[in-house]
Amino acid sequence: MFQDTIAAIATGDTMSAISVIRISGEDALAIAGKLMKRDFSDVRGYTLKYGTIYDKDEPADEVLVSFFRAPRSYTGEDIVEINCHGGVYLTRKILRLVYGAGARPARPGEFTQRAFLNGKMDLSQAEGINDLIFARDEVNARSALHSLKGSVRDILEPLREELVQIIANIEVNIDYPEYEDVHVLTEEEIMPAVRKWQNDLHSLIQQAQDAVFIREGIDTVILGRPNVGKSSLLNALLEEDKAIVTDIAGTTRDIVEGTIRLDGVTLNLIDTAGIHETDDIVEKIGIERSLQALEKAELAIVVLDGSMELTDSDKDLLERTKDKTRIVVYNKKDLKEIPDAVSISAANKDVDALRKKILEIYDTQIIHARQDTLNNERQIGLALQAEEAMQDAHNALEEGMELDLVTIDLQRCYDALMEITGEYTKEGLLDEIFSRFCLGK
Ligand SMILES: Nc1nc2c(ncn2[C@@H]2O[C@H](COP(=O)(O)OP(=O)(O)OP(=O)(O)O)[C@@H](O)[C@H]2O)c(=O)[nH]1
Ligand SMILES: [Mg+2]
Repeated sequence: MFQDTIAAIATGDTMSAISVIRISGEDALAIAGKLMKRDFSDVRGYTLKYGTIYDKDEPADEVLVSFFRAPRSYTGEDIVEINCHGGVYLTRKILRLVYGAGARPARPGEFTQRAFLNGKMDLSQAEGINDLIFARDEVNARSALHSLKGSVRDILEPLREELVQIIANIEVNIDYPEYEDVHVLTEEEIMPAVRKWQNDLHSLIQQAQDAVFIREGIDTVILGRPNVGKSSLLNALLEEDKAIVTDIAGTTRDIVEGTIRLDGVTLNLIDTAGIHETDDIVEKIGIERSLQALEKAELAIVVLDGSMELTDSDKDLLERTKDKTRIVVYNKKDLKEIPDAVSISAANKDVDALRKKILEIYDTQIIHARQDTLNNERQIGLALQAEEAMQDAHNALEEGMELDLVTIDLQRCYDALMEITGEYTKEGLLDEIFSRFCLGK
């Protein structure tokens, strides 16, 4: 399908024991043959050969080469993978020899793009591969692996199937009114289905948004007046002494960041300068940054000193954060425990009550993040388009429009759903429709 043969280092451009150079395309076997002074044109797929790579007549490296034959390869084309020794200099040199023998540099993602265009995988699966490579934790890796295996298509399949049935029925009735074997659907029959689809799409989008939110990590700011124990709390959650802790009010003047994972939730934590009235110019700037961090954060942890009466600064902060998703924690529980509150002792690393509260707040989202759903903003955006089209279909039905107009909205919905996996073609829908009705015409 593609004319040119592409090549790239598959293992990353760093020092390692072994590097893999991947070559894909019509000339892959010929290029390997040329560099190794052998004829691989009849080599079988899934075989491994040992040999020498030559730079003109000089041996450059001893290598193991894997062969995959079209169409049974990652890209669907002939693929050769040269396993050479992993020095950066050597790997780059062999890559240059590969280019010299007729391959061109692959663009980022081009192997996977070919796999997609050659029908080896759908778009959501291709995205899954990238997500798997970049996964930072178990939840991310698991969902990426599932989408790689086609979970997105599986999720969408029932809805598409029902949708295509109804579109097909309407189209056939419009195009072949004389064909009597096909039941003529009425508005009354379609409306309940439309309502159900709207519900399905709505929960799918909700679930996917929750999952994306949890997987990307929750931006969390730790706020409080000076000396309540914010930095101690950051350190306790991170289980390391990242931020400086002293009994001097105003110790933290800039923001300190860290990331924690709690049972599949990632929190991007920010410790801030204690908020209070001050004339110190450095502290003032720090406080300004604390307030900016509050603006941007999704979750605010407001730290109070449980061993003391609330001060005006505390009250002011509680007021400022009242519309945010927030957790108010009472620290210094070793000095005084506050009943019926999230009571912790940061200095003693006794912060389980807070961990529990975080998991409680994000309970539903965490469950959603563990389920198979749509995986990124592109997919969610298309699902939103599908939902909008379905709403239009709903409105059209309510206004008593003709079914051939309603079907335009249903088709838009179907198109958007197909685009999620990149499978959409207008012909595809028509083939689908007509393959269901043996009209003999
Ligand atoms: N008794 C007790 N002392 C604590 C606890 N947590 C923190 N402290 C003490 O409170 C003081 C201030 O702690 P920090 O963590 O530096 O407080 P902070 O809120 O970051 O203060 P600033 O950076 O100045 O805004 C230190 O002396 C800590 O040892 C606790 O749970 N119990
Ligand atoms: Mg501090």
